[in-house]
Amino acid sequence: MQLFFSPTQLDHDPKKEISDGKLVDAVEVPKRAEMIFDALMKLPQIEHKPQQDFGLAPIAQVHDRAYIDFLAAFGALWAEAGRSGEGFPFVWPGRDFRTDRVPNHLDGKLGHYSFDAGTPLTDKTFGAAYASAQSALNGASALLQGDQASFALCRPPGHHAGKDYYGGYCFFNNAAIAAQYFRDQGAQRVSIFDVDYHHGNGTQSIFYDRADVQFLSVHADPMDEYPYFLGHADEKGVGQGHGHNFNYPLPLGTTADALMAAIEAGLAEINSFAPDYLVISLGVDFFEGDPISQFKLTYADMPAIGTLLKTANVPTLFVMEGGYAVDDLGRNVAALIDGFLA
Ligand code: SP5
Ligand code: ZN
Repeated sequence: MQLFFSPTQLDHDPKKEISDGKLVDAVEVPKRAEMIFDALMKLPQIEHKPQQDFGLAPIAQVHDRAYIDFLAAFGALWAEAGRSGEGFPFVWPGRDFRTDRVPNHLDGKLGHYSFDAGTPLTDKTFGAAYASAQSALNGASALLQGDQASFALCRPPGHHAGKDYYGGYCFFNNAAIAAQYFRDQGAQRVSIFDVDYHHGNGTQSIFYDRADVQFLSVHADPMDEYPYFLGHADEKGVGQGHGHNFNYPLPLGTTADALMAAIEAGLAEINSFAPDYLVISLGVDFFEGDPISQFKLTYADMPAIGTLLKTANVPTLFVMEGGYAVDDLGRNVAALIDGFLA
């Protein structure tokens, strides 16, 4: 199994985030990727090779140009405004505000292109997010060339990012970019299974009206957990996309049995859809030791999840999403992948 990762992804190195009404230490840190990389490299089936640059075009197949340009320009705009440290939005358009005009002022732009105040933006974010998306594209390319599975160690993560907004530590939606790339390279149908503690709101929104990309997500019930405003079971898709979106919200405190039952339900839908490729948005923030999450899966539960995902029996791209128990992160991911490869 090929592993894709570039050191440029480490350049996004935020120190603080807003949580619980305070500036606290950031949890989405470069060390996460280092821990996962080191642990995966210890698996005998993993190989890591230098990767290709697919450019901005496949990213722009998912994200608006103006949004991409804003992220690229952010560092200069922040410095020009005489500010230092990380950028945070603090004002958003309310329900009946206008969103058809992008404000000139930086604070207006930050609110226009984001949905939370928990995601620090730095002058290095664009470059790192670009590199993260390239890892996903390399992973997709490996499957298009005939590999049965590949692992894109995406970081920053992607599944909360929509076509023109960031949030949830996500800037470019790596899984969506990979899925769209499969379609643009001739695949007829692609499934994205989001197995992260949080609902993949960005990915859902990007494909909500489409019949060619099926989206499924297991996650903590949005009534009780971030991102709060999307991820309910009655979100089925719209128009052509109706019947192609599946959410499996689960209660806080969920253990392996219930998470695996939801994954099995999702796998049955994937089997009916019969996709050419499967993208798994993988976050191991369902781990009991995760500092921001409230599911109760143990290290010992990880291999069985990997083994279960393998039963999809479709060429599979893993795209890394969340997981913040940094010291356990590498071994949790490696144990899950070991179960998948076994
Ligand atoms: C990719 C991904 O997993 N993103 C998750 C973003 C979650 N951001 C909100 C974090 C809120 C943390 N609040 C809990 C603090 C515990 N004291
Ligand atoms: Zn998550």
